[in-house]
Amino acid sequence: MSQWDQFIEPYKQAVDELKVKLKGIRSQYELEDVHMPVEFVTGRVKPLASIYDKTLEKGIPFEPSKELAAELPDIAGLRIMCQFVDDIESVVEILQQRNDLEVIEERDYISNKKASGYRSYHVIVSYPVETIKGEMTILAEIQIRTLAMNFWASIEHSLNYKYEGEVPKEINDRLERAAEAAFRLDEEMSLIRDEIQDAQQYFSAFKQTATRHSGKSKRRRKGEGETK
Ligand code: 0O2
Ligand code: 0O2
Repeated sequence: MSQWDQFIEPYKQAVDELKVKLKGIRSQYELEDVHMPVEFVTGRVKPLASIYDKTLEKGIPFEPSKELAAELPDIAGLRIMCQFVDDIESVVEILQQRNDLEVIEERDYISNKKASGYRSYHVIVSYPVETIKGEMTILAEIQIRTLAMNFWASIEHSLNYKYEGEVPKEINDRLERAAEAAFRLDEEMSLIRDEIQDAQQYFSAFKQTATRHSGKSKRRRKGEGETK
């Protein structure tokens, strides 16, 4: 196993564990039958090529080290997507109350959007990973954003990648307008939030009843088949 593989391994473990734990928030809310602040969760370990680019940007050596781990808090990265802007605050509170991780830094790019138009809430956590050599505490970044913020960020990220950071002015102007449109979409959805939540609860209750009925009729049909 190379030194890089050894360095990255605990981050992989942290991403896998945190994905399960954060998805657990969603399933627990689902059981409580109340509004779920979490829509979906994704996670990734930062690819070595991106780690290399960041070390050049930050002027630090590209080698597995404590310095690198401290300078790059997003080697383990998780993303929590929410339906409404207000859900983001609920998720941050849930994270602050957890005993299995510690929130050590918060960056609010929602109240203070980036010059690019990027909006998201970033939380840096320290998280203990159990390894065969004992406990090791690593940093992870959790980005919390609405579906609209996520849509914009993924598209902007791909365009920046394609044009290597030199996005043509016409596309950039459109991206700025798209960021404003995403912001307005979030605002509009927040205004009819109660109405949407009522409809979602109604729909979910309807789906459960329909599933129960279809289960019964399937069982009935199976029973009928068996007696023939
Ligand atoms: P489901 O039931 O398939 O939705 P894994 O390790 O399999 O959990 P993986 O393959 O590493 O996850 O992928 P990643 O990128 O971490 O997470 C992908 C998850 O995000 C998947 O959910 C996708 O379904 C979900 N996802 C992606 N885009 C959207 C979206 O626009 N809306 C919603 N609601 N979900 C999305 P799961 O956990 O695999 O479950
Ligand atoms: P990837 O591919 O997501 O890993 P710092 O040097 O600490 O001041 P840094 O490290 O850039 O600043 O941290 P920041 O800005 O708090 O968060 C970095 C991550 O946020 C990025 O990771 C992106 O995921 C996301 N992000 C920040 N700004 C933008 C933006 O303008 N557009 C998009 N699409 N995403 C953004 P990486 O390492 O850049 O990339």
